[in-house]
Amino acid sequence: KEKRLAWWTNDRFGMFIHWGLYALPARHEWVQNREQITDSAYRKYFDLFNPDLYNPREWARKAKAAGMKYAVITTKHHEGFCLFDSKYTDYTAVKSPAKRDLLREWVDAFRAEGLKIGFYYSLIDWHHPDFTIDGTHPNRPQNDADYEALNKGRDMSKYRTYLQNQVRELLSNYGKVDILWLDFSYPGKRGKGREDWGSEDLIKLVRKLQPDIIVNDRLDLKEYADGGDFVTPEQFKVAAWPTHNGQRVPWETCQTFSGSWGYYRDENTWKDNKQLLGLLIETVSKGGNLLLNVGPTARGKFDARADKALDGMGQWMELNSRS
Ligand code: FUL
Repeated sequence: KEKRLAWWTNDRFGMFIHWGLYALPARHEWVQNREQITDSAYRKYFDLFNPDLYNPREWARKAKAAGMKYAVITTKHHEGFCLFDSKYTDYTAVKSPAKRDLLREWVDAFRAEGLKIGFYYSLIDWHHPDFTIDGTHPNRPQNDADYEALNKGRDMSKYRTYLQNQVRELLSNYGKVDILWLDFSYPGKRGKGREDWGSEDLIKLVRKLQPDIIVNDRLDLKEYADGGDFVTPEQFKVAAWPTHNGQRVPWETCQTFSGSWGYYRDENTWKDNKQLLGLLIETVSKGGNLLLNVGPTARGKFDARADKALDGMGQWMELNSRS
């Protein structure tokens, strides 16, 4: 494990990218859930998704200039939309007005700038017809009793197969992938876990397909040691190096510039340069990595506020980091 993690522990600083259909409404990547938008009403964002300004080389140059050494992108977030081409669904960038595999361009661009690449993949899927409705689903019922009725005909084992198939595609069709960042959400009502995702089998598949890949800890496996390579405290300043059974463990904190991960046009809580640098320094001083998030706009550009924040990091990194 230590060998697998060596480059990552050295590199310390990466870019997280949350990009999907939620960039269109531009009010949080959980917008479908928060506003309880039905799948058919959400469809309009798919029909309009056409990122005409998408230039992943530019994204990669910006990440590099900020001092980042790796990047992790949402290949599929909870909404279920895939940036990649998949044999198992039409809910992909290829079938949207974008008409192409946006992930492939991203991988090529980031590799070309010498950055390591990571795939975020959501275990949650609000679009898949077999994903059973739970407390975090946009179509959740008002009354507990109605869950059964709504879930009639939904078969989680079919979703499990879908999930495995997509992870196989991601880890077979894009060459070497450095990080797999799987994501669930903290179990709410009828919350799901390792049985639902088939976590044990999934991790075996991942290790078989990409023996050097590093995987985060969100598979809900009983023992941290069996599954993930690093732990992922989210959105807070970690006070001390996290431990497991008394041993310090590798860790990465992911953080946003403001509050949401997906592009949120009207959010006004952007951290200033001093706060961001503070996060980086605090994190690294306690042995951790910082995965700092950008939520690109629907047309495929970074917001000017993100550019400014990245510039500030870059200026400091130029004087204070050594590769
Ligand atoms: C969470 C997700 O629910 C958020 O939308 C985001 O992707 C964050 C990194 O992980 O659990």
